[in-house]
Formats: sequence, structure tokens, C-alpha cells
Amino acid sequence: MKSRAAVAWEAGKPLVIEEIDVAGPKAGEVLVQIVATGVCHTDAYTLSGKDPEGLFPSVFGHEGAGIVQEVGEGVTSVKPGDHVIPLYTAECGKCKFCLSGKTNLCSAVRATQGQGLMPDGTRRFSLNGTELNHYMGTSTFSEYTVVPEVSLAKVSKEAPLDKICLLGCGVTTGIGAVLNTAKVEPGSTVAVFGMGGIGLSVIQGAVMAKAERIIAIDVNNDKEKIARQFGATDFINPKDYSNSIQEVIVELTDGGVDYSFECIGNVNVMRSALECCHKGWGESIIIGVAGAGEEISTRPFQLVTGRVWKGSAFGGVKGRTELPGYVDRYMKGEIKIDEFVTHTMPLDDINKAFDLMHEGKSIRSVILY
Ligand code: NAD
Ligand code: AHE
Ligand code: ZN
Repeated sequence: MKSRAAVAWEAGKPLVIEEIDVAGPKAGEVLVQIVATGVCHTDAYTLSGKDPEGLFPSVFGHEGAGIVQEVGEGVTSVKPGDHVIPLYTAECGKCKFCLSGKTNLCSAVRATQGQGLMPDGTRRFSLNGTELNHYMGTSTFSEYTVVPEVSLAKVSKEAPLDKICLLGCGVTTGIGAVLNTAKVEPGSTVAVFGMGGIGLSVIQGAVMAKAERIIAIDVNNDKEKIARQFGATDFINPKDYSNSIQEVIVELTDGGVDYSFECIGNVNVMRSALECCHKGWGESIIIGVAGAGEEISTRPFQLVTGRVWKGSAFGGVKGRTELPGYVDRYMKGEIKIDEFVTHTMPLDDINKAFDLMHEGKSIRSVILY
């Protein structure tokens, strides 16, 4: 079938709207009509050429929601008409990772996913005979996409797809990092670096966890208002200080924070986020994605003296099991999503969504097909 899609032909170049060919779902696969998709910084990161797994040409997008159109042989968990959120972290329930009870990092389709392929090693997207790579197992920048059955969370049909698409990445990642990865306790002091969709979701998670003090840090002063609306008690712009941001935070918090979260993808800020943690128990969670070849560093003494460095992917959330519950909690008013959507636009304007993100003018742009 034909599908309108935004194609990434080359690193660093704008996406091009094309009418691509989408082949039907094979065994274990599902054809989904994407109704809406958010644009996450990770899409911009891969488009920049800094992602070691970045492939061109590709159909990006990983924060979508849609409706099942057709299922391949053997698919039993979803049927045409079901509302779904594609998952870049699959959940097969059978692999070593899923069975461990220790992680959400399912291995069922991850290897082929990173190579831009479906699990059988082939592609479903092409244009004039040229094959296009899949991306993160989701490719939500195409109106019609094919994904593995294990990469779909079936959710309530009552929920608006143009909002719950953000549970496909940003909102879930931030809340999950607080509740699953850090397990923030009531009364905690928390520092959050980067006030994009991820950092604001961390703030939302910290409020849910009943953190007492939530310090938002961003180099863009325009982010202060929304950070406080989400529940930040303090806002700090590192540019306002001559000493390091970790020194500023340690002084402000009588020795450091209980938990910090890096939501930018900057390895220098990752160091600051670790070093602003309290001696003996402070934990720092890396969420931001850094470019190929970049490395983190700190004095080992920081860890010897009790600080802990952790990372979090998709907030440690097992998508098929837990995402339907996140959707229900949104419907009950317990999770905020609408407040993240600062812009909506048709697919034709998708490059504007990237511009707004780079200019610091948006939290989330949602593409409506
Ligand atoms: P975004 O671009 O919307 O927000 C980033 C924010 O960081 C902006 O407000 C910007 O002003 C601020 N910032 C930039 N440099 C800064 C600095 N030196 N100090 C303080 N603030 C600074 O991005 P996003 O969509 O919220 O994504 C954030 C990061 O999280 C990206 O690296 C993205 O790839 C990553 N991410 C990771 C996961 C995961 O599962 N681990 C999931 C989603 C996104
Ligand atoms: N391809 C990159 C890694 C990118 C990365 O870390 N992705 C996050 C999700 S970002 C969503 O916006 C993630 O879940 N990672 C775990 C995984 O299995 O990919 C690289 O460096 O190679
Ligand atoms: Zn994302």
C-alpha cells in the first residue's frame, strides 16, 4: 500500500515528505495506521548523524499511537480496530531479560531493530525500488507502519490518540525513571537537568513520588514557568553562576540531593548530575542519550563515597504490561499529558517541529496525520 511518510535520506538534512510503499505484515507482524506522533529529541539526535545505530535512508519516529489495520499470521494479542502504542522497548515475556524480573530491556527483536530491519531480517518500506530502513522498531513518521506484535501495547479506545502518543516515549520515560529506576521516596530532594519533555516528566514523577524539593536546571530561562507549573520548587540557570552547578546545588541543599536526573544527553552535565548528589546515598540517573564516541567521567572517589550512577531506558517500563495502566491513569486525571503539547502540525510541517525543538520554543510537537 501507499503511505505518506517523512523520510530521512541523509544525516543533517531536513526530512522529505514522500509517498512510500509499505508491504503487508508477515508472520508475527502488525500493520498500524499511525494517527498521531510526537517528535522526541532522540529523533533529532539520530537525524544529526551522532547515533552509532543511525541508518539512512530511514523512516524515523518512535512516539506514536494508532489503530491496527491488519495482522500477520500467528498474531493473537491484537486485531484490526484495536488502539495501540508502538514500543521501542518490546516485551516478549519469554526472553532471558523479560524473565529476569530485573529489567524492561527485552531482547526478542532488539538486534534487528538496531539494524533497521524487521525480525526476519527484511524491510517493509520502499520508494521506487529503494528500501528504506525501519527505526527503533516503530517508524511512526509514516502514516502506515509495520511493527512486531511484541512491540505493541493495546490500550483503551476511549483515550485520545493525539495525546497518549506521548506515552510512547517522553512522558513514560520520565515518570518511570523516578518510580521504577530511582524509586524516589517521599520527602526526597531531587535535581532535574534539562526541562524538555523528559525532564518535565521527571518532575511529574517526582511530584507523584511526593518529593519535597524539586530543583529544575536549564540554560533556557523560558523553561522556568512550565517547570514550576509541573511542580518544581526551585529553578536554576547554570549561566547565572561563576562556580560549577554541582557546587551551587550542594551548597543549596546542605550537602547534595538524594536523586538527580540528566535529561539532556550532555556528558559534562552527567558528571555534574552525579557530583551534586549527597555523599553516602545520592543516586544519579542518566536518561539523556549522548553522541557516538562520547564518554562519562568522574573521580572514582565520588562512587567510593557512596554516590550511585544508574541509567534508565523507557523509564524501566514494561510496555505491554504497564502502558495500558498509564493510559488509564491519564484518563482518570492522574497523569498529565495535554500540558506537554505546545504545538500540533500536519506531517508536511514536521521539519518545523525539529526547528522549534532546537530553538527551545516547544516542549512537544505532535504530528497529526
Ligand atoms: P529537549 O530538547 O526537549 O530538552 C532538552 C532540554 O535541555 C532543553 O530545555 C534545553 O534547554 C536543556 N539543556 C540543553 N543543554 C543544557 C545544559 N548544558 N544545561 C542545562 N540544560 C540544558 O529533549 P527531550 O526530548 O526532553 O530529551 C532529552 C534527552 O533524553 C535527549 O538526550 C533524548 O535523546 C533522551 N531520551 C532518552 C530516553 C531514554 O529512554 N533513556 C527517552 C527519551 C529521550
Ligand atoms: N542508538 C543509540 C542509543 C539510543 C538510546 O539509548 N535509546 C534509548 C531510548 S531514547 C528514546 O527517546 C533506549 O531505550 N536505549 C536502550 C536500547 O535498547 O536502545 C546508541 O548509542 O547506539
Ligand atoms: Zn524518545
